[in-house]
Amino acid sequence: MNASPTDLFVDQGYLRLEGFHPKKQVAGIRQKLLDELKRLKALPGGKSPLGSLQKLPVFQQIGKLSALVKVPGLHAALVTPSLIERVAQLGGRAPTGIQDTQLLLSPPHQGTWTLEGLNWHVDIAARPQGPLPGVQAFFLIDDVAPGGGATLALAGSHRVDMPGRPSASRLREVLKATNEDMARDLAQLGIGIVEMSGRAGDVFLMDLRLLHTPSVNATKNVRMMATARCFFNT
Ligand SMILES: O=C(O)CCC(=O)C(=O)O
Repeated sequence: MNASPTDLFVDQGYLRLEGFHPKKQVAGIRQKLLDELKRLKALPGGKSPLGSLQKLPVFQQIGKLSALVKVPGLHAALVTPSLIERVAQLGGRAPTGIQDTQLLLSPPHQGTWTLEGLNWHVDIAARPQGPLPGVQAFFLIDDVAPGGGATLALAGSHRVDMPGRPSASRLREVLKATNEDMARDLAQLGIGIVEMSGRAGDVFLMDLRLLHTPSVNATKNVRMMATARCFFNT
């Protein structure tokens, strides 16, 4: 028997929903973002805030660029009743809190794509044995190619220290390795690297306990994603 999407989510800690949002709907948001980026480039005085981004460390560029741009109606367009219903299905109950949607924009040409020196983290502290504390949704507003700065997550990392799963300390050790060693060692631990690349309209739902990180955008396109966190009473 095939595992259900909920079973896969419980085991791996994430779910990929291809084409969840209609292309037309996300195309409207994408266009507003492009207009905003154009406006920023053309600010009077010739002092575009975009120019100063390159002086910042790679991952600070994401926060800075995302804060410069506003898209009214972003949250309502992405965190729809059907999205909340999917989240409720995964949690077995309705979420009790939903944060406002944040843009995740990365400038193009940030350098060579790598697994080294990333900022692996979780957004909340919660026990692997405990109930699901919440779900983070990641939205693709534009197509994002592999190497295009999509969020990376470690499938299975929400279950560390449980029977048959790797220890948290071993996992942390592996994340300090070089590119080739890291990919091999993670595979040996049964931990998969999920690159949230794909097509505009795709959505990834992630257990809030999963380790995740921004990645380097090595492509010529701005990375256009957004995220929202939903919480359950635990
Ligand atoms: O920029 C990104 O893709 C990383 C996002 C992230 O770490 C977060 O939203 O918690």
